[in-house]
This record gives sequence, structure tokens and C-alpha cells, in this order.
Amino acid sequence: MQRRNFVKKSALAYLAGILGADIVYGAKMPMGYVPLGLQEPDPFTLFDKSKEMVVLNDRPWNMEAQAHLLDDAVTPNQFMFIRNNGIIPEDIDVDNWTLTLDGESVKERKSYTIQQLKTEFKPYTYQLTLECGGNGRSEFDPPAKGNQWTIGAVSCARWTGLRLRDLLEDVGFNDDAVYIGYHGADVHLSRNPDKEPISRGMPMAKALQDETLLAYSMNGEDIPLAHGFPLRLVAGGWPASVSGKWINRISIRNQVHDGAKMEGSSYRVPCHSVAPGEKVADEDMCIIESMPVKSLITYPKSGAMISKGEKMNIRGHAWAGELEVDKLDYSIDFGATWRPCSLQKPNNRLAWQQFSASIDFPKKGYYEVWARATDSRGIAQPMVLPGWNPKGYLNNACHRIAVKIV
Ligand SMILES: Nc1nc2c(c(=O)[nH]1)N[C@H]1C(S)=C(S)[C@@H](COP(=O)(O)O)O[C@H]1N2
Ligand SMILES: [Mo]
Repeated sequence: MQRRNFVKKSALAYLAGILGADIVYGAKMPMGYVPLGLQEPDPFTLFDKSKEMVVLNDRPWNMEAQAHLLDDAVTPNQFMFIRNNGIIPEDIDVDNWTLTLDGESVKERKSYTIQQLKTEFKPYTYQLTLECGGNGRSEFDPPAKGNQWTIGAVSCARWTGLRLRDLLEDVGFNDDAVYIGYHGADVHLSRNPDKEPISRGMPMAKALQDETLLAYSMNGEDIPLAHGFPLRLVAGGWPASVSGKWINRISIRNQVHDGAKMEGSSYRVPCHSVAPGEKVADEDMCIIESMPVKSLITYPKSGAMISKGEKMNIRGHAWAGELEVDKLDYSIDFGATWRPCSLQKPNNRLAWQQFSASIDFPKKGYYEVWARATDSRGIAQPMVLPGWNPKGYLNNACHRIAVKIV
């Protein structure tokens, strides 16, 4: 027989075993080829996402929305961004899942089953804005390493669960408690069981807020696997990295939590502004807490065309971390003049708010619609890129869409 690069008989028998059928033309299959039937399904099918979502990375999975996909007031799973630092836990057994409370400041270490969390604590539902601290990173110059998010790493779903506060009070903690740190069941990319992909947390003041949930459902259903099934923290208005997924342990700490991605430059920005490209020492980096004011035009889609004489209706969402958005303006002349949009109140604290306007254009041609939100302290979004920082966090520049009047 000729020595060609075809799969060996023994390997074929093995593959046929896993596929559950003979590979009829197996002898013709190139060496090293993985039959489609053995490849993972595409991520859209795997995670029940819209095909219009944009995949940034597959190891780990990271996927973002586009502005027009985020048009719903409550974000459905199919348009919700995914940000994973490690490997999604495999073989989750909900019935035997436990959440353990420990740490220097816990009164007594204690574990709970999901069933206990669901039945022994009062459930609350809030719509909560989760935005990745790195959303908008792709615009920074000099560029920052990390996922090159454009505008789509933000969501606002309805989360149901118990208040983290009720759980912390149930287990009891000492006066010296300053922070909680979370631990999830996801696996480090190296598959080294001694390493955690991420283990962040929040100060007690945030942990004890009414809206900080330990959620077991999203939009009225079990949390989708990619978003933290069966249990996740949801701390709206803060970088979404604080909202740990697949939670199986929470440590009540007598110091700022020092888990993976809490230290160095992770999820930190320079405490004082720096020049673009400047090196910043770790001790001059501060942990990001509340996210800055921001907005997104979700309708129409950039590139829209309407006929001269027609009004263009625009709409979108605005959010401001711990604060409320007070005002939303739009400009069609590159920020020279601004006009007000109508702006709704949030459904609850820490939920994004809807805005809309009906715009008249003076004549045919190319325009850009810019949207600018102002928070309750009077701080507005910058029109273009805000302060550069080494990791490319907190880009809250005005969102802009291009439109043509024909
Ligand atoms: N256990 C665990 N929790 C996690 C992460 C992770 O990788 N593992 N990623 C964090 C980051 S950086 C973000 S932005 C959000 C993303 O939440 P989502 O994937 O549900 O949109 O989850 C956070 N919680
Ligand atoms: Mo993130």
C-alpha cells in the first residue's frame, strides 16, 4: 500500500466508536482531520445566542452584542454578552451544589444547598445593568491588551434570587468584615486545579445593598449555563467582573479580597490621570467601583436611511453606575448643539433607562446622531475617548450612529 497521509484503520475504528457509526469513506479522510460530527457545535447554538452576536475569542468564550441587538428594555439571553476568564464548569449537579460561607470574618463557616437558598430566603427581582469594565476597550490608543470590546459588553436582564445581605446576616459576620470575595466553579485555562480564573468581590457596603443579589434565575428561567447557572452574584452598576458566576463559595474577609484579578492592574485604573502610554506603578492603581455614565442608541441601526421630510425616531438606553441618569441629549452637528430626548425613570435602582427622540433633519445628506447622558451629579459622557488607562477600562464616550437623508 502507498504511504499517504490518511487516517489509520485503528484510529478510524476509534472515531467510529465515538460517532456511533462507521465512517464510510474514512479511508479518504485526511490525517489530523476532525470529523464535523465530533467538533463542538457553533457558539450561537451552544449558548442559544443570536447569529448576529460577535465572537471575540473562543478560549475562553467571549461574545458581544451590536448596538441594534440591545433594543429590548430587558435584555433576553440571545443578545447578552458573554465574558469568561476560564473554562465553563462541566457536569454541574444542581442537587448536590453547595454554597459555602467562610473567611476570617465569618461567625461560623456554613454551607447551603440551592434548595435552601430558594426556600429559606425571601426572593427579590431586580433589573440590573451589567457592563464589563473593558467595554469600549477597542478604541483606546495606544491600544490596550485584552478583549477588544466595541460597545456590546453590556446587558440589563431581570435577575431573581435572595439578597446577599440576608445570607450574610443569616451566617453572621464580625465587626472587622470589610470585603466579600467570591469563588466560582469555572476552571483555569491551564486546567490547573490550584488556580482560579477569577475571584473578585466587593466592599461590605456594596454587598449589603438591597439590590445586590445571589441570583438563581434570569428573565424568569434558570440562569443560562454561560451566565452562571446555577448561582451567580449580581451587583448592578459595578464592573460586571464583580458579579461572580457559578458561585460555590463566598469568603467574608477582614481585608480587601486578594483573589485572582483583584490585584496588580486588573480591573483598576490609575488613581490620578496619566498621559497616554504612561507606565503606572501597581500602588498607583485604584479598584474600579461604580461604572461611569453611558448610553447607547439601539434604534435605528447605524447606516439607516430615511427620506427627506420624514422624522427619524431614535431610542436607546442610558445608565450611570450607582447613580441615576438625569438627562439625555442628542446632537446632529458633531456636538456643536444639543437637544433633549425624553428619558424614562429606571424600573428600579441600577436598571438602565430608556430614551427616545424624534429628529428633523434640515436637508438631504450624511449626518451623525450622537447621544450624551448626564448623571445625577451633573457629570456628562465625554464626546470622544475619555482618559487613557493601561488596561483600557471605562470608555464611556458618546455613542454615535451614521444616517443618510435621501
Ligand atoms: N466565575 C466567574 N465569574 C465571572 C467571570 C468569570 O470568568 N468567571 N467573568 C466576569 C466578568 S469579567 C464579566 S464582564 C461578567 C460577564 O457576565 P456575563 O458573561 O454573564 O455577561 O462575569 C464576571 N463573572
Ligand atoms: Mo469583565
